[in-house]
Amino acid sequence: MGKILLIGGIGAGKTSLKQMLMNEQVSYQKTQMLNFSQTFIDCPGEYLEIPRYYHVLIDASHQVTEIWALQDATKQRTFYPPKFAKVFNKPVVGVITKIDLPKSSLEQATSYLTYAGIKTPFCPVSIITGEGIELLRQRLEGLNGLSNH
Ligand SMILES: Nc1nc2c(ncn2[C@@H]2O[C@H](COP(=O)(O)OP(=O)(O)OP(=O)(O)O)[C@@H](O)[C@H]2O)c(=O)[nH]1
Ligand SMILES: [Mg+2]
Repeated sequence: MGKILLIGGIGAGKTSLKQMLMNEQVSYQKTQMLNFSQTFIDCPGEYLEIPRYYHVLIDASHQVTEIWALQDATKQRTFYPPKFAKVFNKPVVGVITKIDLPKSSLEQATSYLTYAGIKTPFCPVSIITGEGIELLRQRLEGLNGLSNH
């Protein structure tokens, strides 16, 4: 059973993406602590934004198959330190969120994820238009080896 750790800054869209992929109603609720479900480990954005919490992310990464690192495309800053992806001994997939918003910049988000040591291709997504969601769903199903759906 594949499992994914979602990381990203506060409000990057981790919980919304999880809700969408799990076919749950997408409703805003700030994540306050590590949240375990069958497929995802979701965490508060603070764990990336505040370096003294990095160890929590690293510990959680030991329980997953891969890590999805979200970058909000509307943000003019990144919380990923250079080569941050290298601290995980697992594959890290770059996911660019909120691409439906007019002030989003794919280019800027791409450069932040690259700076974080994550390899292209990245997955641009929007929970509003649904763009990119199908690709991530397929990736999930691939991890879970689903064949009878
Ligand atoms: N327009 C737009 N808004 C989005 C998208 N994804 C998330 N949001 C909004 O961004 C806000 C934050 O989303 P969350 O999913 O709660 O973000 P999070 O990364 O879980 O945040 P924390 O739990 O605080 O770490 C919510 O109001 C979402 O509706 C998107 O693709 N497009
Ligand atoms: Mg959340």
